[in-house]
Amino acid sequence: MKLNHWFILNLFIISTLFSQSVTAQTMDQMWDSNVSGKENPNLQWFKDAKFGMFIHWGLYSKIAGEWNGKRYYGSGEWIMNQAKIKVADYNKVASTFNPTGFNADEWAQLAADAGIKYMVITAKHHEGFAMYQSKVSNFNIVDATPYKKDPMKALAEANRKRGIQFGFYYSQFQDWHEPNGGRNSWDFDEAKKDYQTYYREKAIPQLKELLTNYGPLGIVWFDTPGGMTKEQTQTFVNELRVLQPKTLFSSRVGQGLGDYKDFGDSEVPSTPIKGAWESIYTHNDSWGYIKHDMNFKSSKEIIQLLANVASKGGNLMLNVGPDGDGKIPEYSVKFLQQTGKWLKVNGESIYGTTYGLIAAQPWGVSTSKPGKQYLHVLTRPKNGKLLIPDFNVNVKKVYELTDKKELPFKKIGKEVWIDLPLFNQDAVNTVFVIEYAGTVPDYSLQTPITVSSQFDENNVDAVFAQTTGNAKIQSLTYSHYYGDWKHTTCITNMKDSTDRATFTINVTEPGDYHVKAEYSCPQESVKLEGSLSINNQEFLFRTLRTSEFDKSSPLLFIKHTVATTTFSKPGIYHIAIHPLQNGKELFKLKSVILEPVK
Ligand code: FHN
Repeated sequence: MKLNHWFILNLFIISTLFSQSVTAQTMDQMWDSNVSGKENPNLQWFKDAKFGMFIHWGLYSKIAGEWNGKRYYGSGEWIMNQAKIKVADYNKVASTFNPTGFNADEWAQLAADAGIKYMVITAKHHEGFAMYQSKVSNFNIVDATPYKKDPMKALAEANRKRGIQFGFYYSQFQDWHEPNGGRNSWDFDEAKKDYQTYYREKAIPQLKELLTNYGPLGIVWFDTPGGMTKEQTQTFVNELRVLQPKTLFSSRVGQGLGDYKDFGDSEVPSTPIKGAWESIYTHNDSWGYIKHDMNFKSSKEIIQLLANVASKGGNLMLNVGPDGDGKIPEYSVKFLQQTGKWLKVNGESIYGTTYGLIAAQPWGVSTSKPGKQYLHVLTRPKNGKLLIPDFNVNVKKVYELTDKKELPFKKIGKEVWIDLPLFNQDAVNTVFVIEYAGTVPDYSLQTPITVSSQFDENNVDAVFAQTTGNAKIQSLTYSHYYGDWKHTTCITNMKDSTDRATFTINVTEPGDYHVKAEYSCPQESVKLEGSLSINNQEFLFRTLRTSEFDKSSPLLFIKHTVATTTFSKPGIYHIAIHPLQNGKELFKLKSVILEPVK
């Protein structure tokens, strides 16, 4: 695949700003999300909120992914850039933008029904169009469209009425409409741009309007910073902060000066992170509305994603893309309402929690409150016996969250075994609570990972590996098409026979298992030989191709069965993987999967 300019630019922005590389470590060593070094005293509401709604709405919503008869896929809000639409032509879209279907109360009520605690909407995206009344530029919804009203006034009000924090997204550097704004090279000469003039004449005065005219804002969500030094960014932040000292600024204000950390688009960190942070996902593939993008996440996927993000200690801000008429897509409405129904009875296990103290298990994940662990059981063990490893404290009681019925449990050494009631195998997330006295320490990434025949699959993720030699644990960023960012933590750089990844597992039930390596393997690594050993038994394999292309291609993963083995007794086992030959990377290893043989 030939990479174009946009792709390279974004890969650069995303990888330099947002991607992280992790090595095996304890939680105490993990990265803290406090980006500016001094915690903003107003962060508590944000840490407790856990679930936000992101809204991308602009002229691109009217264009809906199709320009001059050609359909575009991926980020619809990038269509001006993708199709290289001239400013003069883009201006004409404004004269047809008339979102009469917009109803602020409907949107805010949807957010309330979905259990959303804060809403952030695009006041101005990279296209440069202000979706509110601006005196700074008449390229705004009141002056340039037949709609002639300011939807943001009503939306701010409708949210506040329902106790939802309201905030604005503002693209502070990229502005494709302005000669001095960032990143429009098809209308303007990049070399002649004066970013400081753009900041002085448009971005700063518009941000001041937003911080002055819409009541107290929960968040200003900056995006894709550029064109300013650290000192200039600090001055910019100071100038805005005085208007609303309590408003939180997202980390994408740049230069480490935000109040909390935003991960890359569609990225959940692979380990718990302390402090305030956010994962940002969109409901389908695009942020802005595209009429042919129907890849909506089901309510099950949203609920499980929310639990996963909360189990690492963060918030999920999920984006919806209303259309040019002002309507939120019907599947977004439906699936968010279903999510809200789950949250209504299970919200205690999400809101106000911090990261779970139990490492991810084949049954699911956990979240915490003082003296309580919430067990989010996404897959019920077939025999109903739920193992909580490494939980050496005084367990007072265990119950199902919704009906509070107490459940029998046994403490065996450091382990707790809970007898689960029968519940629907298709339930999306059934929450059980352990109440305990004492202190549970943060788990270490060296904790053995549970493997049991009670589950169809047992995943042992790359982040839990011990590496030697050149092998590294890395978060890799890639995209299948415009803006559809993916992040996968993999073991990379296993090039020599001494480069090794070792996983420690705790097999709770003996038996026969298939052992699969889940990896991505580009053309240059095809047919290399590798070794997988379980304790002293060695299995050899040859890599399978997952992609036709070169290094810069998006990653595709395959689950390759490389061994069948018998664990004859329960206990701790070590699985080690390394290349047999020297010189080329064996593959990018995402996980080892143990599947009971049926
Ligand atoms: O370029 C934007 C993109 O259009 C979208 O707004 C996302 C949302 O996080 N932010 C940028 C890319 O990271």
